[in-house]
Amino acid sequence: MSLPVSSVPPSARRLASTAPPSRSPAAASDTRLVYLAVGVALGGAAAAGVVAAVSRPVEQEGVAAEVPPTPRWRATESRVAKSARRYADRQTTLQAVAEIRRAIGDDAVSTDDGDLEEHGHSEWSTSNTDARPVAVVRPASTEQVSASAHGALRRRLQFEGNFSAPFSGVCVDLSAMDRIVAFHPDDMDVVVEAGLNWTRLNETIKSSGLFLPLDPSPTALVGGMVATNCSGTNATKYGTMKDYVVNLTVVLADGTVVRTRNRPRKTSAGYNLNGLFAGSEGTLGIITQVTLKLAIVPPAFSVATSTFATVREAADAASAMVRGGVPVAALELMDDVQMKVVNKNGGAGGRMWDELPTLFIKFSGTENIIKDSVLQARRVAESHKCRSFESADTAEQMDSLWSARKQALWASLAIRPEGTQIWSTDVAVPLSRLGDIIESSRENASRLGLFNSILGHVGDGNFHQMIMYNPTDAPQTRAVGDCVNAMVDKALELEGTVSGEHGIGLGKKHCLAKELDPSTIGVMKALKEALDPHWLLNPGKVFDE
Ligand SMILES: *[C@@H]1O[C@H](CO)[C@@H](O)[C@H](O)[C@H]1NC(C)=O
Ligand SMILES: *[C@@H]1O[C@H](CO)[C@@H](O)[C@H](O)[C@H]1NC(C)=O
Ligand SMILES: *[C@@H]1O[C@H](CO)[C@@H](O)[C@H](O)[C@H]1NC(C)=O
Ligand SMILES: *[C@@H]1O[C@H](CO)[C@@H](O)[C@H](O)[C@H]1NC(C)=O
Ligand SMILES: *[C@@H]1O[C@H](CO)[C@@H](O)[C@H](O)[C@H]1NC(C)=O
Ligand SMILES: *[C@@H]1O[C@H](CO)[C@@H](O)[C@H](O)[C@H]1NC(C)=O
Ligand SMILES: CC(=O)N[C@H]1CO[C@H](CO)[C@@H](O)[C@@H]1O
Repeated sequence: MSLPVSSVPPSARRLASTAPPSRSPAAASDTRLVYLAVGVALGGAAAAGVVAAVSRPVEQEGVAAEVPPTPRWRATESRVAKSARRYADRQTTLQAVAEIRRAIGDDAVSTDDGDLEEHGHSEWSTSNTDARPVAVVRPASTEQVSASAHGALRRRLQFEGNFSAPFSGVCVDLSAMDRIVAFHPDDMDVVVEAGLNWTRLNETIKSSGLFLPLDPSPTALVGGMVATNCSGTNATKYGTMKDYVVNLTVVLADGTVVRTRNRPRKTSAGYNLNGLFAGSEGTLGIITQVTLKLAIVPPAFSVATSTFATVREAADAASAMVRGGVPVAALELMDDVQMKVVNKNGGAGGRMWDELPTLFIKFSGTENIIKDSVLQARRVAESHKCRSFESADTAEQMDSLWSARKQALWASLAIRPEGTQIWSTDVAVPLSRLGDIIESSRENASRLGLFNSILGHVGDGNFHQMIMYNPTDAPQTRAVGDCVNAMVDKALELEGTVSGEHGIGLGKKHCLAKELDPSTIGVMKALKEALDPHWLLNPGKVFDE
């Protein structure tokens, strides 16, 4: 943080504000300008290397001839040459761990085998590697995270996310940082540490009539929710995590602590660093504290379910509800297979269900608004030839109707045969294309003879396909991978995205490269280079060097 922008060579500053005359294609000079502008702006945040990399072409006057014919945004201008960017060897790693131990205390560092195993692998993941972290570090404060980062940087030791450490670095576990730092009910915000889980936050502030309206897995911690820009069934009404971030405290790779902004709900002061860190999957900084915007708990809820003969009819009805302005709080789809799974697991909400594609619709607001919304939803469903439409009158009926949706994932896990795994993947497409892609995904997975089901956040054009496979059966595993790749390609063909809410991580790096231009990924890599020149934070995730 120490380098003032004024230390950028004057020629660079001059150039950043005036377009260089260029004989090369317009695109090249455009991208180059962006490169300079971002580089200079980051001069304040990053160290001298970035500025050097940025200013090199600038120092040569008469720049135009130097403008390369292809876009510069390839992130080849690395601050630290790739060859020099060597990670710590085993011995240096252990020295770094010992140093971190000295800095933040013995109890905060674990090399216990069980701990390493738990943090290096997950039954849920289709991207597990054999590598395990060398240590798990449990800092208790932002200062301790900073001290750890500082120690790691000196020895070039990587920090990796729970539960995947392909580089055998250190796993930083923030679950000990779970305090509510300050609650401002009148401002409708709360400052929390990154290791707090959202369910406890919600319980704790209940009496205020406020809540954080995201609902990912109940075990999710706030820091991870920001780092993955998480969603959930409430996203249709409330948006995603990034909409609830007011400001962040982030520890950078060199231990520098940044606070992204002040606490008002709105600001137009400077760049949107919240947006930079939200969804960055731990690759740009370690989020330690978050100020969260809160929403008002609606006075009433209701739930309806509606069945259809085909998945396409159900998906089309869902799009029509959104397009028709029906104020739904959540709009979820489960296909006939998924409904069968629920029944096979003994039903849900004290009943068995029709094994038909089913929409689960949630409403919230005042009683009158809800009554009206249910009516509107029913009309749309009927105009799309629904087989049934059921709405709840009591809280009990509400829970019962929603229960099948709530239990979908657990039911899938419960009924899967011994030795099989579930490949759960997601894509999102523009709303009107949802019916097309869901139908096609089902056909393709079924053609492989594999058990697969669909579960969709259809209100957002986002759906998950869960395919059961045997990971020890290589041809089958390959077939599932091909199937997922085809689904990603189809989503892109429909102008969709390769990941609606699961992120890129390790498993979808090759998909990201299909969705975004090399120059777009180049911009992302340049940001990475600026903030983490040695690639110490969650290396190998999102994209490779
Ligand atoms: C780390 O991942 C493991 C494996 O999935 C999980 O059991 C554990 O709760 C996670 N810990 C944190 C702090 O997220
Ligand atoms: C948000 O999701 C949670 C968990 O599914 C649910 O209990 C809650 O009612 C939802 N909130 C709203 C306002 O829809
Ligand atoms: C949330 O965190 C609290 C302690 O901070 C813990 O007791 C509780 O089990 C956690 N809840 C879930 C669902 O992980
Ligand atoms: C957000 O900004 C306020 C006001 O500057 C500050 O007190 C608070 O610590 C910041 N919170 C975070 C998480 O950075
Ligand atoms: C977060 O998710 C929302 C909706 O899924 C998306 O519009 C937004 O671009 C995402 N933000 C980031 C920073 O990834
Ligand atoms: C299904 O397979 C067909 C034929 O290979 C392909 O054209 C289509 O894009 C695939 N659809 C999905 C959703 O994968
Ligand atoms: C309004 C709301 O969604 N409240 C929920 C917050 O989280 C707790 C714990 O899961 C739930 O009990 C509340 O219903």
